[in-house]
Amino acid sequence: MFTQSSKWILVVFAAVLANIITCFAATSPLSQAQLTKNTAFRGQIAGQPLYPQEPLTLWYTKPAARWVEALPVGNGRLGAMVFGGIDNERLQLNEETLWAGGPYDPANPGGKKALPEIQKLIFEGKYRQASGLVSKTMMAHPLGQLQYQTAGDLLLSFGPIDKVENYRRDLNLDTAITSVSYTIGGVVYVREVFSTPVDQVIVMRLTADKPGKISFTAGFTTPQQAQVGCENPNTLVVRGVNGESQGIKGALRFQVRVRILNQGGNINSAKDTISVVNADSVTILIAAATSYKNYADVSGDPEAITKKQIEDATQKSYEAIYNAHIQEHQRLFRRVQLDLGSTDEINNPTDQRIANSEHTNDPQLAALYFQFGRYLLISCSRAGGQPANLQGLWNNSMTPPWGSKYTININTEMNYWPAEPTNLSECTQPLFAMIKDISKTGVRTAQVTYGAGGWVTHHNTDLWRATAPIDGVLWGMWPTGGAWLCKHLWDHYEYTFDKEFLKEYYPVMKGAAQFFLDTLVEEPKHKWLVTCPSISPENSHPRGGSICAGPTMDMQILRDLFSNCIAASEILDVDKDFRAQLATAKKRLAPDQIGAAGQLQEWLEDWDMKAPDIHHRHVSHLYGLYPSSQINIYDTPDLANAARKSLEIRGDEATGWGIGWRLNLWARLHDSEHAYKILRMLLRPSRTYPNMFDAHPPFQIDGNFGGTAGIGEMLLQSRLVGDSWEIEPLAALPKAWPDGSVKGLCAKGGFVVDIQWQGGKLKTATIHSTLGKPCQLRYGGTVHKLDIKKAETLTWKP
Ligand code: FUC
Repeated sequence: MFTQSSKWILVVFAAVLANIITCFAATSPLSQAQLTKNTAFRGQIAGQPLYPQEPLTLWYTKPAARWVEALPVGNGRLGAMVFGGIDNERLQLNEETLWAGGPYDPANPGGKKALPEIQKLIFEGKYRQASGLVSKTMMAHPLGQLQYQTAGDLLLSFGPIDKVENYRRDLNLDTAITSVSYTIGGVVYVREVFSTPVDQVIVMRLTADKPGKISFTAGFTTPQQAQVGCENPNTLVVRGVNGESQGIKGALRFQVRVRILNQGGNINSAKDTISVVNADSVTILIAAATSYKNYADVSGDPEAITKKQIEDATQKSYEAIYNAHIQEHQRLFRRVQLDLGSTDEINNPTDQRIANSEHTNDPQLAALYFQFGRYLLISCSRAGGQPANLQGLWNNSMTPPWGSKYTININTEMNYWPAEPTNLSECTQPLFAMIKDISKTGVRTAQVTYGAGGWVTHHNTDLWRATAPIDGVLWGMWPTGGAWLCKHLWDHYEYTFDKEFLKEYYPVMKGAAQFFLDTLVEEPKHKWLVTCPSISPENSHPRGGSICAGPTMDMQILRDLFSNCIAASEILDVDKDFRAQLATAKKRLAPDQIGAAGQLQEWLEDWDMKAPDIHHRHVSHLYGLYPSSQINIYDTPDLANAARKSLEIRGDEATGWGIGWRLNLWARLHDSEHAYKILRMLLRPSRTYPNMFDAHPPFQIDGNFGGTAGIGEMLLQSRLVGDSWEIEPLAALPKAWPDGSVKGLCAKGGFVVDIQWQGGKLKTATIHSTLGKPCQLRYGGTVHKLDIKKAETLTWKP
């Protein structure tokens, strides 16, 4: 109907009009009915693609049929999975403190007395007997921990719809907004959903390009014990209590509050539904809260909290909420830009690209996966809230896999691997707050179960910060979880040199170390100091069960913990005697050993090749290579070779996070092509769902974060060498990414690094020093000393 140029005139006209409307609307609170104009509509000319194909967008041509096709939004605390349906829209909702149960103390007092006997049995090789005694005397009561749960679903029913055209659903990682748009009978409908960290509500905006076209009925379903009702014609309220689990009674009250603001048309409420008829546009605000204040205090008032959040948001205009949300998201998200090259695959919907990924070259899919990981971390881990659990923030079940808890023998740590290197340092705050919590609850477990000072936690924790060994000996009898978490505290310091932070958290690190000073025992053969009882997570050895003394991973973790405590106490000039004790103990820890197959031994004994599952998904003994840098190709080449051998024996195939870990390990070995092969294994459909969530399977978010960290590790590595911070650009650049650039990655020592490469070779490395620490750059086998003062930027060319 229109010529090409008249179409563009229309586009420009529409844009100008939208601007005028926006200016008007910016001053109008959502509460005022005069806001009848369609302010959010982004305009479409029939026959034109709705949006340009943006590299930072996940997009689809169909509504989500399964939960792992729905798109996640989150503000760190409040999450939604948006399905983008046509007859019905579904928003599956989560609030990060809605877990089962209440405060409890699971520590088993039997351990203290039984410990000498358990240790004797282990050193005599009577592993099964030792396991039996551990089961009786040390394991938690209850034996399991409590699970994270869904809040329920907000459902909008639009009635049966016959014919829909131009359907598109997307998630824009740059704005953190998910949109759905389609045309019915010549009317273009758009829905946008986001969860804003600024106003603490989820916002949904429904618009149409013709007036009076929006009608639906809103309701709520939840598997929780809750009542759904209406408070006035426009507010749906869900009041509930959480449930009992593992014999621990539910102690939380929660509330979800949904306010529906129509512009034009009518709104009516029935008992537990609200109907909107013939509106021009509608804004829905969703608030949710529980009575959780901290692991010991559940006296919060979810009604007061959600009421205030809804009232405050209602006083603002949609544009004010929308713009503040985008600005806050982009403050973090836009710090890093990644270009790995491009192919025509970008023109396909995201689910198709994932399906194609095994047979196509799609560097933009890897870049999208990298940025999606950063998006997820920003969306599920914000200061003041809970850390990312096994599913981050997003869980549609009352009984999710592994309770969607915090598994700290790899998974929680992996969630935070990308935080510092991909310039999201702030996102670590919830993790650190949780470590502080368990450094308190873990004092009791240390005392009661081990008769020891300091604090301890095992392979899992939950909202209630339980620290005792759970599930069974094979999984739970591992005392080094807290010590591993403490590595993140020190890493944060090495990236930021924040001395106040170190002062605040040094007592936590000290308490973790104290526990091991009190509990390490001498093994009879070499007189090394070892943990006992312990396991090498979650692998069985060939001598009956998993229980053992001094698994390699424990020794590596303790070497880091003791070294970092010593360094921290020196920086803070405290605890001279304690420091000396740590130095002495550190020298006596069992060393890394190379076994007969040339592999890095997983246990004190050379059992690896006889273990029941030599392809086990855990690669615990390779902690020393990554995330630690105790083992590296420059300083400890023999151990690095042995680690490579262990990796080869283990094989490449694993669960999502298992692959994520292998990716980082191969990158640390500087084996670009092997790292790339593993990355492709992660991106294939058996490990990446259509919505890009990692498949353990089922969904577990750790693989996403491991993948993001791994791509970062391929492009930039950093560590302390002597007293200089070494930056190594393109440490594992594969042939598949010959030309590209990355901006804004962080290196230890307080550096922000931009890298450009061409023909597989470094073109420039631009290094900004935030702190003026000594710096050297390693490239092409040579180390170059760089003189960059504080706040200076230097561009280095080979
Ligand atoms: C550990 C892993 C499993 C799973 C679970 C949450 O037990 O061995 O694969 O990731 O945590």
